[in-house]
Amino acid sequence: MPANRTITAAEVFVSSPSRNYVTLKITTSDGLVGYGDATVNGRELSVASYLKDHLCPALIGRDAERIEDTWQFFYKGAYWRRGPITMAAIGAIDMALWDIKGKAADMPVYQLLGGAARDKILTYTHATGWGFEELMDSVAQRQTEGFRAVRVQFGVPGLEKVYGVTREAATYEPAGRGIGPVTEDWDSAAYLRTAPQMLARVRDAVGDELHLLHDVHHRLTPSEAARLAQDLEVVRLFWLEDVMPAENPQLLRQVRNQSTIPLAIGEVFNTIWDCQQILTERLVDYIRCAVVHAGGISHMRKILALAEVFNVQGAPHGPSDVSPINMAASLHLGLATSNFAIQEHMGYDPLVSEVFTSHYTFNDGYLHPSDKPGLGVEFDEKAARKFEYRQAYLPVARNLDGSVKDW
Ligand code: CS2
Ligand code: MG
Repeated sequence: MPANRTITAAEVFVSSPSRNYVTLKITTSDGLVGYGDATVNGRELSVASYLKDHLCPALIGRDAERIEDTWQFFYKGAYWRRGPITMAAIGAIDMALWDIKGKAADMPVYQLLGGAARDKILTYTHATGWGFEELMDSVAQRQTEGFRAVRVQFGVPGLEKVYGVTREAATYEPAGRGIGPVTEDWDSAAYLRTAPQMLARVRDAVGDELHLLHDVHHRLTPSEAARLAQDLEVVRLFWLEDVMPAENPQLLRQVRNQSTIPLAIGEVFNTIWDCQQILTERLVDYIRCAVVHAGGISHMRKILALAEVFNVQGAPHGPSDVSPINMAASLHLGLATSNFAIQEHMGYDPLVSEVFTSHYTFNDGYLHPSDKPGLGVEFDEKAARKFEYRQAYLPVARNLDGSVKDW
């Protein structure tokens, strides 16, 4: 059957309203426009080039309705598979095509995915404070805003900086500005002395109801992670995140065997194959891939379907370094997926809303993707051009002896 809705244009925008975002815009022969997020924090220009130089030219003339076929074409057909750059580029195309399909059908994307499997999506945000008092101020602020789940990060005595925490404000930016990444010191022993005490104090102060989460950012060895998990049992965390780098998923078994603490991992995973062992051996409770970094809605659906078989829940990454387009895509998927537990929503700098107009809503600790056709996020090209790309990188951590620490 000849296509009646072909792709006539595919353009890439790199803008920096407070931080860098890569946005793909696809236009069809009948005048529909779809948007996809392709942001990879600190590697934005690589994914922009992958799209502009290699994928966009091949999109022109393709049937915009054939989302799965387009996914397979760029994944299987490329010879080079997987990895964050490839998968974010494919992910952006996939999101934009779902956006178009929704607009063509005059339906929100979650309807095309089978309709709502829940009424609303539980969300968590970040609370940070160097010391206990500042941290509790930040937690109280988040509770006032209506959050029922809060990720808590704090300072470590003896260190100058800790990723995810600022000394001055209640928020942080995942990437610094400037040429090259800044270096921070890291001390696992000091962290392991601080974390159990600090989190126990927070639990005592907030009572039983508030969900508390904590992110270790891959810093520990398996034995250190197991010890921390044991020490934190009393805190009854919603989850402990990224306790160690997960290139060897089987090493998580040590933590599993030695504690009952729920584990979350996967924000740096890009495909179902990255997730396979962790899911099939149930080495985690929550799988954290972001829609953009794991090949878009189509591929994330498959990851969540595999997760469902093993009683693992979806809980996608949602920092400020994925754009509101990704956030909306994640919420449509979450509303339509039964094994979806919670969506991270770190929040955005006010400048972001000058470029992206989103329609998803927050109410009493829950998010909803909105009933606008498609993904429900508009992108203002003119405003985007005002905010030029600026180099920005995540920091690099070194142990006290000067050796590089894992991210
Ligand atoms: C964090 C992020 O949100 C999270 O869980 O791990 O701050 C993460 O470090 C950044 O998104 C990295 O780009
Ligand atoms: Mg994280």
